[in-house]
Amino acid sequence: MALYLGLDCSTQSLTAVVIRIPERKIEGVWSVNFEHRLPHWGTESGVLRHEDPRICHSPPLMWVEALDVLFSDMKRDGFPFEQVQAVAGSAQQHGSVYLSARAEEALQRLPEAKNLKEGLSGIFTRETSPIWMDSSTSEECREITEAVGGMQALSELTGSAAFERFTGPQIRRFYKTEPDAYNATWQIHLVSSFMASVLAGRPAPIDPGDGSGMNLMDIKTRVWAPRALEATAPNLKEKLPPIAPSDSVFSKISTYFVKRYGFSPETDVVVWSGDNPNSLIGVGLVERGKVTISLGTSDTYFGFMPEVRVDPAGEGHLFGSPTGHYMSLICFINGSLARERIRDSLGLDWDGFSKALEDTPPGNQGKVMLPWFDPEITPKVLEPGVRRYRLKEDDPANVRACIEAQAISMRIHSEWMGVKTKTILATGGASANRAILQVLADVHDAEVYQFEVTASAALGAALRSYHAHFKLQGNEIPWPEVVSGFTDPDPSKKVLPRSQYKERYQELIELYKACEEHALRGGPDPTPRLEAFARKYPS
Ligand code: ADP
Ligand code: XUL
Repeated sequence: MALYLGLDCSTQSLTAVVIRIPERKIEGVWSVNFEHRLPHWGTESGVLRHEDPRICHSPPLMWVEALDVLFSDMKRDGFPFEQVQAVAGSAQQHGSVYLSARAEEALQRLPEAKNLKEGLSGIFTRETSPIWMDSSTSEECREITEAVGGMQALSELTGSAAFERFTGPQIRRFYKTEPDAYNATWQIHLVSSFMASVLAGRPAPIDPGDGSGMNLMDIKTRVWAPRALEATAPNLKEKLPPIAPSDSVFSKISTYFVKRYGFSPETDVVVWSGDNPNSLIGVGLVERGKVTISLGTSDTYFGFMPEVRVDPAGEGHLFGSPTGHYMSLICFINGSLARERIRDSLGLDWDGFSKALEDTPPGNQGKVMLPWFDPEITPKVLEPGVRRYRLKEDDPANVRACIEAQAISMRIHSEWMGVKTKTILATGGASANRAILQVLADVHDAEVYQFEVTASAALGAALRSYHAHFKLQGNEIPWPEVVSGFTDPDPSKKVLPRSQYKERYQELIELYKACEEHALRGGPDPTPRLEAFARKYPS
């Protein structure tokens, strides 16, 4: 019997999924929530909030401490660490970790440290890491875009236009605002490669999946793009780790984990990747035809792409897939945290939230919300503020307005991907909620499938560790075979679209577009059209 471990360092938690081979069984799932288990870091849902809503950071040492807490939980449960053959990981994308020259020695000397937090304190040139929710780098995005030759040129080179949360613009801002600290930086890591470095006790490479969320990597050749590096900050190449394929083993595990938890010294450490590329594997999306909606802290909508296709409007992204192909993706900041704000403002729990959703009619009688509690990525909204049309703040219809807005926005802003799908795979924490999935099914006119494990990023990492371990031994298993048995959605849990609401939603989608036009580009007030819609569909 062999075990394979997948870790996911997300915005709110660190999660482990372990699979057993050849039985193809999930051995267990463990999770450590940052806010609840590590309250001394002062985060809200894993994030350090700033008075400027555009600034969002997290403490990198919190992620490190969480690794000790997670493994201690597993040890307490009698987990057989010595049977783990390989470990791979996943992390929230785009976030960056800035290491001083002391880091290399500190990583090497981990086996002597009392714990990870103590062993790795004092190795950062920036105590907090900007994360994917940060939108404070608009100026740097403009500068990089201009230096590379425009939005189209940057998109074609790196797979995406410049985005505030992407690592390149974040690095440029650090270089401009704290040049001494930038110059004192030995290496800049992504959250994924940083956590992999901790596990290995030596610096880890970046994989092309997470590397494509930086505006720094050539999306076609998967190497650092000199034009993008020059546009970002001086001497950047020497501060970046190398790029290595997602399915490569780069080290054995650090002796720290052998001594403390009983891992075998032969445990392979596989290159980590971003949470979305890992989720692509964790839902079994290794061929074209279906799309995934991930309802985690962020909401994302993504699909497998065999070839290069960038969004001409510059709103979506093309990332590398761990299979060596591509994935298309759009991301929304106002996902789970927006749903939680509505839930809390109406004094509900999730059951009450689902009931409020079911008690309101599709189309919500023309009550529409643009749920921009935080600055939004898709569409770009840098000044946050919820917009409501025909909707009072204390109306229980806010629940449906929020969910319909999220579902419609995904539909409108994913058109560039050119995927007409009849099947949506749903994952992430909120995919456990079938009332939410019903809205997705109706709005997208597609069947929606739930999975046994909602932690698809950690499962994807576990599957990647299994694949990489076998590949290293000269036995490369085809991806459909790797995922088989783990990612087959449960047909009994399918949510079907209701054809009687198809036309109603087609009309609402047009009205929602008009609301976005009104809010963002000064288009006409859509209220009279929403009133007419309410008269046509009163219940
Ligand atoms: P991430 O991995 O991005 O940190 P998860 O995929 O673990 O996030 O999802 C966590 C979120 O799932 C929570 O913030 C919560 O809002 C949401 N969630 C959990 N259960 C439900 C439910 N029954 N209905 C709606 N949302 C839920
Ligand atoms: C994707 C994105 C988020 C983060 C956090 O581009 O910003 O999905 O990966 O999960």
